[in-house]
Amino acid sequence: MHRTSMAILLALLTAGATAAKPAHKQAIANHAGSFLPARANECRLCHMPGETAPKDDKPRNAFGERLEGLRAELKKAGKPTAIEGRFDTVADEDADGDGVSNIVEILLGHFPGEASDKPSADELKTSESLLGKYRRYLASYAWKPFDPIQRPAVPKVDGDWGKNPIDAFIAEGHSERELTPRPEADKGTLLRRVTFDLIGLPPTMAQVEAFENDPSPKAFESIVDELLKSPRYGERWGRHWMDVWRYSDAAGWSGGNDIRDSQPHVWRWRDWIVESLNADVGYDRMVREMLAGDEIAPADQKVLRATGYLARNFKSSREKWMTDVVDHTFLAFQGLTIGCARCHDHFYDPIEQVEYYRVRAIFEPHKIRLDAVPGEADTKKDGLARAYDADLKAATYLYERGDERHPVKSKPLAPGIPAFLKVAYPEPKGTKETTGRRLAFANWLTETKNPLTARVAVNHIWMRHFGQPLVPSVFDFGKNGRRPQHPALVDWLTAEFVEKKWSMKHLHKLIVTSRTYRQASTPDAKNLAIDRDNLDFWRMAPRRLEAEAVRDRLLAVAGKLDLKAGGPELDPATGLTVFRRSLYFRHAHEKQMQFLKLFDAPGVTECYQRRESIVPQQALALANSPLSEAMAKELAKSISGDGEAFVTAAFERVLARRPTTDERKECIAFLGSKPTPARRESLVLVLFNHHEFATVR
Ligand SMILES: [Ca+2]
Repeated sequence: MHRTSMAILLALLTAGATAAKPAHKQAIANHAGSFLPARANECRLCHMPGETAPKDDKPRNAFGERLEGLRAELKKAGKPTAIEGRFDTVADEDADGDGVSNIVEILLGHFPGEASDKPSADELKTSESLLGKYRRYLASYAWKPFDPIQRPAVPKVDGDWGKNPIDAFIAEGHSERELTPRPEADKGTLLRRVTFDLIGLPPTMAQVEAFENDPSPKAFESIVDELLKSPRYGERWGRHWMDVWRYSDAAGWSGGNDIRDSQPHVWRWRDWIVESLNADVGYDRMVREMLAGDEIAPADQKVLRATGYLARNFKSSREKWMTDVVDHTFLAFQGLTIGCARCHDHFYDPIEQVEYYRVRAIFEPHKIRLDAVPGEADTKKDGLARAYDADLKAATYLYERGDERHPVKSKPLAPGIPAFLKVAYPEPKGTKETTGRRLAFANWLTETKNPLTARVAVNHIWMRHFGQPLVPSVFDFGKNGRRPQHPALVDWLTAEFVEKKWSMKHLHKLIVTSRTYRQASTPDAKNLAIDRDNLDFWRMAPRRLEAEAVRDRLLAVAGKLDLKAGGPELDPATGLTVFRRSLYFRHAHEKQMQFLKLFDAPGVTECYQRRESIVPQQALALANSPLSEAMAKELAKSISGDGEAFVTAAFERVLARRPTTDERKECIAFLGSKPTPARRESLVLVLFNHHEFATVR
C-alpha cells in the first residue's frame, strides 16, 4: 500500500472514531422520528460541510454553535443539557439568518446552519402543514421505555369498530392516517389462523363447520378458551419462548466429554417451560425460577429444572460462558444490548464499563452440575442439569479493555445493575449454600417498577400473534433501538399484563379476540399507498408457518401425529419415522433436523426474532422428501371414494377447507375415472405444495 493511501485510510479510520457523535445523531433521529429527512440526519446538520475529521466536535456551523452555546449556558445554570431539549429550544430561531426557522429548514431537508442552503419557495408552501403535523407528533404519547409504566387512558374513538381497548388504540392510528381497516376474516380463515396461532396445529374440517354453523356471538371466544386449555398450547408457545431463552440441547456429547452450548438432559428445562405455560404460571415467576430456582427451592427438582436456562450457556471457556450469561440475560429480559460495555462505556445507552462487571458479579459464583434423579444413580444415563452457587467468595474484577488477561485486581466489584435503570438492586440475602445474588437480581427484574421486563415480554408475545412486533427492535429498547408506532398501546398492554399477575393466557385472549386480530389479510390499494409496512395494523399480515408447524401439520393431516408429550430429546435422524411434535427433537449445533432447517428453524446461539426465507428447497421438501411421500401415501389410503368425493375429502383434510368449483373440476380431471393409488397420492402431494399449506392468512 502506498504511503499516501495509508495516510488517507488512517485519517478515515480516526475520523470514524473521534468525529462521530453517534449518540447525538441517533438521539435527534429518535426525537424527530419519521419527520427527520435522511438528508438532514447528517453530521452537516451541526458541522461545516466537507469536514472528514472534525476534532473535539469542531468546526461547527451556526446551528451547531448555537446548540453548543446553549449547552454551556444550561450547564452553568445547573439545568438538563440533553440534546433533545436543546433541539426544541432553538427550533423557532434562525441560526443562519436566511429568514427560515431552524425547524422548518430541517423538516424540509435543509441545513439550518448554512445560509446558502435554503428551502425553495415551492418547498416552503408545505411548511405550515408539515410543522403542524410535527408539533402534533411531539405532543403525542411519548415513548419512554426507561420510565415506570403508567397505564395510559384508552382513546375515545368514533364508531363501533373496536371490540376491546387494543382496537381503540389501533383505530386512533387508522383515523389519524386515514386508513380503512379490513373487514373481519371469514370464519374458516379465522379458525385456521387462531388454531395455528395458539396450538401450532390445524383445525379439522368438522371444527371449521361447527364454527361456521354456530351463530352465537360468543362462539369465537369459547373456541379461544378451549385452545388455551389444550396441552398443545404449552408446546406451541413453549417453542416460541425457547427461541428467546435460547434453548439448546447439548452438542459435542461424546461419552461425557467435550460438552458445549448446554448440558445433557437439559430437556427437563424444556418440559418445565411447556408445563409452566400450560398451567399459566406468571411470567414473573417463570423468570425468577429460571435465574434462581436453586435459591428459591433448593430441594425441589421440579423447580430446579428451570435453571436449565443457565445450564444452557455452559461452555468449556468460563469467560465465554459468563459473557453469554450476562449479554443474553439482558437481551432477553431487558431488551438491552449491554455486551459492548464489556470493553468500553456503551456508545448509546448510559452504561459504564464498570457497571457491566457488576452485573457479571451477580452470576460469578454460579456453576452447573448434574444431580441424580430418583430411580437412576448414573447421571450419564439420566440426570438433572441445574445451576448452583459453587464459590460463594468468587471475586469479579473489571477487565481493562475487556481483556481477561488484565483484571483490575485492586478493586473487587460488588454485584449491581446499571444506575440509569433507576430501580435499585436489592440487598442479596445469602445462605450457607448461596449468595442470594441471582435471586435478588430476579426479584429486581420482576419488580413491578422495573420499566423494561414486562414491556419486552409483551412485545415478544404481540410479535408472535401478528408477525411483527410493536417495538421494531425486539432486543434493543435502548437509544439505538427503534421507536414503536404505538407507544401508548405498548404501555397499556404492559400495565394490563402486570396487573393481571403476568398471565400470558390473559394477554393471548385479549389479543386474539380483538377486532385488530380478526381482520382479513386481504390487501387494499389505498391503505398500501399510505402504510405499505402495515405499521398501523390495518390488516392481518399473511405469514409462512414456522418450521415446526409445517412438519407438525404434515403429520397431523395424515392422522399420524403422535401427541405424547415431554421426555428426553429425540434423535433428529429419526424425524422422518418418529411422528412426535417437532419441538421434542434434538435442537443443537450441527444436530438439527434438515427438514426444519429448510424452513428457517431458529439458530442455536440466538434467535429473538425468526426471519422467513422462501427458497426452492422448501417446495422440494414438501414435494419429494420421504416424510411428505409417506404422509401422502397414508392420507390417500385413508380416504375412500373416487372422483369428487376423494377431491373434496383431500382438500378438507389437507387445507381444512372445501375446494372451489374450479379446483374441484381440475382435480377430478387430474384423477381420471379410475384413479390409481399413485394418482391419489400425487394429488395429495400437490395439495401439500399449495401455498395455503405453509401459510397462515
Ligand atoms: Ca435559517
